[in-house]
Amino acid sequence: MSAVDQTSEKQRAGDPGSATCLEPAPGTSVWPDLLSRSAQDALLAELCGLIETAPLYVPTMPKSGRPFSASMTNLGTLGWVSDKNGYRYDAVHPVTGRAWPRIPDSLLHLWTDLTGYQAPPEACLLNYYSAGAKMGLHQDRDEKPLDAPVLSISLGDTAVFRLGGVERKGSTQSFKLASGDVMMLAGPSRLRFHGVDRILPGSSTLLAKAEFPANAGRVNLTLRRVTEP
Ligand code: MD3
Ligand code: FE
Repeated sequence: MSAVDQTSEKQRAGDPGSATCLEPAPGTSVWPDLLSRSAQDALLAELCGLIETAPLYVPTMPKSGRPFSASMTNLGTLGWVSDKNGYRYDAVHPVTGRAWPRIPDSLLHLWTDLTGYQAPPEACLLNYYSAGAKMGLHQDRDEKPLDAPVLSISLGDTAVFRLGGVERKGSTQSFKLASGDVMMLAGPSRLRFHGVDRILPGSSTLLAKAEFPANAGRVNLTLRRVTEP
């Protein structure tokens, strides 16, 4: 999504107070371009340091053992992992066996400002999509407090995102998520099916200009509360 607004650089460093907010469905809020380019550069630079400790890896699907097309890592006290045995939250990286790095303060502040939730997020899942990667339609229900929102931050190439209803069958809508866009799924949207149909190659220069392990593609961060506060 993109919207033209006249906000100052300071306001666009992640201050939702005066930012444009769209509501494509009840409980789904999108702030297009909430993070300014300089805020995106700073966040990505911080992530580059953290993924030296917690490298991207390719998870596998439960049962089939097929690889995901996106690679992943996590920040926080708990990270979402998938392997042949199933999906779960774990305190350690499945490859290194080390604790996940902490969630950057800028993201903790964004969570507080946008969600107003009583407790901080425990997990920040980082998904990396190269040009051909996608994510099939799914529901996120491995977290206990389903009254806690999920907050998503997009960096790099634009994604074509699909949002459905709370049942797999039924209509869906799709819209683009560009670098710096922030989306919140709360209340009636928390259990909606959703996925990423495709990535638009060449739509952003953000990764090319950073020390990220790939020079193109898309990074998505999702902040989640996993346990009851
Ligand atoms: C709608 N990630 O990690 S983020 C995921 O762009 C995931 O990487 C996608 O779906 C991505 O699970 C989408 C936006 C998102 C996250 C959680 C949701 C949308 C959601 C939970 C409920 C409904
Ligand atoms: Fe999801």
